[in-house]
Amino acid sequence: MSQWRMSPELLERFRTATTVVVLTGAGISAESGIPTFRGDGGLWRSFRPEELATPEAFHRNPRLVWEWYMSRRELIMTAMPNPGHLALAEWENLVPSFTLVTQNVDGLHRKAGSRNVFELHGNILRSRCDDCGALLGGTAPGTDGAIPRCSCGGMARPDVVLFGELLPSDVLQKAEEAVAGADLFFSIGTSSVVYPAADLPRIATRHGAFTVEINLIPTELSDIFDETLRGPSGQILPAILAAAALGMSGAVTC
Ligand code: BV8
Ligand code: ZN
Repeated sequence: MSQWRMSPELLERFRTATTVVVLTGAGISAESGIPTFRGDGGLWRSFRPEELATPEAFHRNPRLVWEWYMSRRELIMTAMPNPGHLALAEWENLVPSFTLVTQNVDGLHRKAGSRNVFELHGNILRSRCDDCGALLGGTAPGTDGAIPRCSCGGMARPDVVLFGELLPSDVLQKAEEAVAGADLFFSIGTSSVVYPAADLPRIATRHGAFTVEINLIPTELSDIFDETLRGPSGQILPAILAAAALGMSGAVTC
């Protein structure tokens, strides 16, 4: 059991907030059995994600990159939302304005019932044309490993933002606007090293939100948060919702 403590101020903020924005990273899906990017060895075969999740790697060896994505797709297709995802979907129904900004490409927030979700880095279960950008459903290489082609001749690729590629500008702009308007901002399960997503907590702080980090360990940004809760999001989030629902006023520890 992790030892974490929620202050009376956070409990009060949680109960009175009207505009909530939550940023999530790979850590919130860890309890659904999906490996994080930089934890658990962070390797696939002998490769680090940053070596495979680049346009150069895809153009150099599309079959290898597709193999990595297909292995992740298979895992994600059977993965179920965990209590952390479900608590966020419940929280969305309790406040006037709730925005979920995720770096994750696994689609588990929507699977849990979250509605107002911005996927900054795309969605691994979708494919798109590498040339014209046309969406190609769940197209993927067949057993022969041949790379499917778009009608324009371009190669099909996973519909995710690779390192060195721009995030979808409309999604990023809406996420930044939502963060700037938040009175309560949570950053959950992210190492806060990937930009521009890692700028969002600073935007929240600059605009006066009360900011909270949930992570197992300290991150590069931990010092900028008003409160840090050390433990698994799948335990902490349901406990916060329960405490707020019970109208508890004192600190909550688990
Ligand atoms: C871009 C899709 C313009 C693919 C991903 C400054 C400004 C702008 C860009 C940069 C910059 N500095 C560097 C860059 C380049 C780069 C970057 O940030 N590199 C990093 C590595 C230094 N950024 C980009 O390339 C972005 N593009 O800005 O374009 C540009 C381009 C070049 C140069 C300048 C400007 C595009 C970034 C998007 C890349 N695509 N995903 C795919 O999934 O295959 S990012 C990838 O990392 C995933 O989406 C992942 O979600 C994301 C971030 O990682 P985390 O989610 O934080 O996961 P991580 O494993 O690191 O951490 C998990 C955390 O959870 C840990 O802290 C752990 O303790 C915690 N945890 C574990 N279990 C639990 C838990 N917490 C709570 N409960 C638990 N149970
Ligand atoms: Zn095309």
